[in-house]
Amino acid sequence: MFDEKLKREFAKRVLAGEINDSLDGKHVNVFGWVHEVRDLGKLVFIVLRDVSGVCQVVFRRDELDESALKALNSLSNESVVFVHGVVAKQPKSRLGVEIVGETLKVLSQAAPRLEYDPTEKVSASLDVRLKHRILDLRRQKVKPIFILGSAVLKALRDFLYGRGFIEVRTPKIIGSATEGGAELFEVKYFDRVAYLAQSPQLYKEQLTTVFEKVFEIGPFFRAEQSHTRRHISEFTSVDIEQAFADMDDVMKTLEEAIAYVYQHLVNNHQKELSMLGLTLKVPKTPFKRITYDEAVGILEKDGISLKWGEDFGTPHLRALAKHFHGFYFITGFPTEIKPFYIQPSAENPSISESFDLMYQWLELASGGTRVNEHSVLRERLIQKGLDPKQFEDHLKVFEYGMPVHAGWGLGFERLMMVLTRHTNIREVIVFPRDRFRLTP
Ligand code: AMO
Repeated sequence: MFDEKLKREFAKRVLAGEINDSLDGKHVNVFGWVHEVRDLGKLVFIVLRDVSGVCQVVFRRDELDESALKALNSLSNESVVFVHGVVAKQPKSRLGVEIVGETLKVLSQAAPRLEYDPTEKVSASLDVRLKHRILDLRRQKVKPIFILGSAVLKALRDFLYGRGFIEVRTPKIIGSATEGGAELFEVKYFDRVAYLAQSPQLYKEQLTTVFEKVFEIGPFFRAEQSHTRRHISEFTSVDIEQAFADMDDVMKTLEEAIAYVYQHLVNNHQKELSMLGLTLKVPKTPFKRITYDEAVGILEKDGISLKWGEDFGTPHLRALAKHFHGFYFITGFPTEIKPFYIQPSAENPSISESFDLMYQWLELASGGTRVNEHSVLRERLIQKGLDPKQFEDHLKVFEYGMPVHAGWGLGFERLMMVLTRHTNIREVIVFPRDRFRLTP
């Protein structure tokens, strides 16, 4: 019950992470979850956790009234409590300060025994952690990942708004594939079959004819058959598309956006970075650019062969990463291996105006200059074995005045893997979805 009295107390709340020795001698109200209890008989120590962090509360049994004593005696981990007390310097405590509790109210009693302990005491496999994800997210080594994730999205939005982009939302239930058929999820759509969108590709291109510079940050879906550490069925894509621009223009936007994100975290999120033991260095722009041909040459020298025209597999990318540290672009992929909407180069149509942004061996983004002529796009669809009839609505737009345009799609979770140095994408998603995981 959140009655008027409690609301008044809550209005005077101090966050756990803000309890420090400057408040020595002051009365405070804290609200949060019982992270840990240490009962020493006369003294009971509670680590109380809220959104901001943790603080220590000490109760002296002989100074408590009946109701506080009763609450204290039945206190279980993760119960939600309200504590009123006085801040006191405590050189013996890890935080250097504690609250001497005077009032304790249990607002929600947690079950006496939990399936999973969110303190850092017991290590558990990722599978077990994901099964009990809501408790796992409460861990001091996990929660900051998502506070940083929120900051990254804010920084990306701020950056793109600052560059004159307009945020759009495109349908997630669609009638035909955009990125190839194999990875499509089918959904029953009344009496028809529909699909979950794999990317906003076609819509974002169309929208450049109205808004010129658009971006979308949204969930997209791929029925990934392979179970890897970097693929999931539902991911967040950060997409931009820009009229009167080519791949060079949007590559510049991409590297500057990445540097902006790093700078934003360095300036504003040292607390979360240090909780995760991370030190970030803002990457220098421009990022290195190598062509597909150069990459193939480097691999050849290393004794790893790749037939021209084939896409890089994991072993190739791992070998390349030995030569390139941090962020770099690979440009000029064979037209064959890129989607139909990517523009073949004017000088050599077997090479496309495309790029991937890499971090070591991990692909973070891909993009390019797009085909902007109706007849070429039709031809490219046929070359790719796709039926232009399925793309009628999209093709029509190319007869309504379509300027040269370019864009990219950046995997948000992949960027979070790089920023937080996690090697499994599931670590940076609150509730990941993969072939074997549909709950929680
Ligand atoms: P692409 O298919 O390369 O390009 O996807 C863009 C980026 O999205 C991320 N990504 C994924 N992340 C996690 N799990 C997945 N299953 C997954 N699939 C993709 C990757 C990838 O680099 N329309 C183009 C982009 C464009 O040209 O604008 C596209 O979708 O980080």
